[in-house]
Amino acid sequence: MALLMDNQFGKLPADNAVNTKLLLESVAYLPPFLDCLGSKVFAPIKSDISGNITKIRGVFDKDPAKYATLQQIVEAEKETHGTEWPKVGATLALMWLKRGLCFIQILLQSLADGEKDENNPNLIRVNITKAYDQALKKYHGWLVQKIFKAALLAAPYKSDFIKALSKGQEVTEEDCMASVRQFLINFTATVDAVYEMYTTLNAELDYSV
Ligand code: CIS
Repeated sequence: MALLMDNQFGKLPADNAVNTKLLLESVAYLPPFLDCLGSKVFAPIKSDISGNITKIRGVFDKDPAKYATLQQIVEAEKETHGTEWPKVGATLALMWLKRGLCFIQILLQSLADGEKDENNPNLIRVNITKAYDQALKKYHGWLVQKIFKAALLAAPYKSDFIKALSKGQEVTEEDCMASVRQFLINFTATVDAVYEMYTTLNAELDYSV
C-alpha cells in the first residue's frame, strides 16, 4: 500500500505532543490524493483541506521553533486573539482539519475491519457513511449534507480505491488491509491526541456550516 506506507505518521512522544512540521508533511499528500479518486465532486473537499493546511503552515512558518507542536500554536493563539478565539486562525483550521482526518480514520478502520454491504461488496458507501455520520454530519447543515450525498454517489469502487492507495499497482485486498492496519496505529493515535488537546484547552466548537 504504497501511499500509506510512504506517508506513515510518526510515533507520538510520551506527552502525546504532535509535531507540527511532521503533521504538515504527512497531510500534504491528502489533497493530491483526492484528484486520484477521479471525480470533480471532490474538488470542494480538496480546496477546504488545502486551505486548512495552508493556514496552519502560514503560522508555523513564521516561527518554527515557537510553533514546534500543534499545542503551542493553539495556546499562542488563545493568548493573542482574546474573545475571537477559538473561531480564528490556525486554531479554526486545525479544528476542521482534524474532523477530516477523523473521517479518514473511521473510513480506513471500517474497511480494515471488513465492514461491507454484503450485496455490493465492491462498494464502500457503508464505510463512508459510517465515517461521515460519526466525524462530520453534526457539523453540517442540510446543504452540505446534500453535497455529501452527491460525493457518496461519486465514491470509487473498493478495488479502485485500493488501486489509488497503491499508486496504480495491483495489490490484493488482503495485502492492502494489512498496510492500512499498520498505517492506522500512529495515525489513530495522532488524531486522538489532537482531539484530546482541543478538549483539554476548551477549543472545540459545535456550530454547523
Ligand atoms: C472516498 C469518498 C469520500 C467522500 C467524502 C465526503 C465527505 C463530506 C463532504 C462534505 C463537503 C465538504 C465541503 C466543505 C465544507 C466546509 O464548509 C466545512 C467547513 O469549513 C471550514 C473551513 O475548513 O469552515 C470554517 C468557517 O466556519 C473555516 O472557513 C475553515 O477554514 S479555515 O479555518 O482554514 O480558514 N468543512 C468540512 O466540513 C470539512 C470536510 C472535510 C471532508 C474530509 C473528507 C476527506 C475525504 C478523503 C477520502 C479519501 C480517504 C483517503 C484515505 C487515505 C489517504 C491517504 C493519503 C496519504 C496521506 C495521509 C494523510 C492523512
